[in-house]
Amino acid sequence: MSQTKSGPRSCVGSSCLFIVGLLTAVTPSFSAEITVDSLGDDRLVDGNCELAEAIDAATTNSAVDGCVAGELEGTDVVRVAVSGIVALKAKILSQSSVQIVGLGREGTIIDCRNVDESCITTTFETTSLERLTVLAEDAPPLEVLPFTSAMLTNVDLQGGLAIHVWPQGNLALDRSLVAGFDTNAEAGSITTTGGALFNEGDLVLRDSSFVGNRARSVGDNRADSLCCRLGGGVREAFGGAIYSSGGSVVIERATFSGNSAEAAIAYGGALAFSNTVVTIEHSTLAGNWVDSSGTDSRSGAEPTFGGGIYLGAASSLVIQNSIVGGNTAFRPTSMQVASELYVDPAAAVGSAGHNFVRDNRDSSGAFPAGQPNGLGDYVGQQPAPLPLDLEPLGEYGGDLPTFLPTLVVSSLIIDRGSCSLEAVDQRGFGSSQTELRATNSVAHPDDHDGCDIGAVEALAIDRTAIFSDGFESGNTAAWSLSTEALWRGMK
Ligand SMILES: [Ca+2]
Ligand SMILES: [Ca+2]
Ligand SMILES: [Ca+2]
Ligand SMILES: [Ca+2]
Repeated sequence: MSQTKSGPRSCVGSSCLFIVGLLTAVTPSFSAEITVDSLGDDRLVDGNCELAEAIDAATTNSAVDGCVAGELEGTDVVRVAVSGIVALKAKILSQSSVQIVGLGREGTIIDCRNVDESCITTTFETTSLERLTVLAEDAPPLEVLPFTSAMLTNVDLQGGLAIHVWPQGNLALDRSLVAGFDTNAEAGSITTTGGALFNEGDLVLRDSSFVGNRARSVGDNRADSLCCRLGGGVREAFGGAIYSSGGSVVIERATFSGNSAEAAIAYGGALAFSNTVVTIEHSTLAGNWVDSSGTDSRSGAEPTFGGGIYLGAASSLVIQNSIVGGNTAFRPTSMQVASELYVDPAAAVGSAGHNFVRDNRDSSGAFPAGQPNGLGDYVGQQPAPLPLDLEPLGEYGGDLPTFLPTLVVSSLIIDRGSCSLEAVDQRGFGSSQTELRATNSVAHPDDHDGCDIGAVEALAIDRTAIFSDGFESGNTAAWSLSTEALWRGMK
């Protein structure tokens, strides 16, 4: 087993201060590096260091089987050194500040599909996950308890039930993929709150993609008639990707597609908000939907609200340089209609300009039609929604699925945006001429700085190539050094 520790060992008298000063100048200090050398999950004393044992070593600050002891202060680093699948048999409780680092999203896969409760649960200050994949199925992959934080960087979350971020909890997601969650109403309940994320705390999402997540409330008719119809309740689903109630949500350079909310009353195919402070910048929401077509519409009203975004009462949204286009509603009475955003009369929208809203049905107060309108937004309306010139969702660099603007001269996306302070787009791509994202197309008139609307800049080049070499070897030194220079302006 290769195990190393860093941090002060011993010192005498006044030399202590000097040594501590030297060591704190180099990161990390006051923390152990605990090397996981087994893909097993037996949790037996057999000489190896499994992931769960390493977490225990970080928590107890003592050696656990083959794992070196964690340190009392600081954040212990649990580094997975063997590639492959860790099939967990029981959940992991993160009970101290810990950073779990894998060998890459394809190299380290934590399989939670045999764990029937929230697989990784934060019960202490900060839990970081980096460069790995978490698979889940019938339970959430993660739970963020009050007064704790989870930070996910270069992580794939594949499948499972919605992650709950409790009040006073924090979740930050960077350069990560959230895909294939499928949350149906739990037994005895008729309301589903979020397909992939149910936020009651503070959520920050950057440079990430949410694809194919579902919030459903679908049950058998006999149970419905017992629990719901006689009692006057109706099945509801909120937020195919994310539902937030209370707290705050910040979304920067993110892509949402193929997410859906499905129920008798369905709110927000990608995003649904109640009583939440929301900021969305440089993001693209396309091809999400709400669906109530499998149910009857007893009131005669259309029971779908926002194929892309549902902004409910007491919420506020500031949105800038973002695309909300090609989102739809499937309704029992009128079949399929365009449905980009639904803005509740008791919600507040502040457009910061340079947004593209293909069709302003249910949001015309916040997004008056115009090319651009008086707020600087490009907004279409029936019977002539704007052309949505995007290539299909795909891999256009940056390792995550995104939408690339189509290079047609008539595009109302290319060079119509504004991103003055941004260094790169969601993929990490920027101009070959400057250290900024904004990249000019000669064929397209510029509204402002030549930036495209949405998460992806069509003509930008890969500025993250410098990061890739060190990642596969597990050496992030080059990445750390280049971070400040190349990613400045992003955070
Ligand atoms: Ca062991
Ligand atoms: Ca510790
Ligand atoms: Ca131009
Ligand atoms: Ca441009």
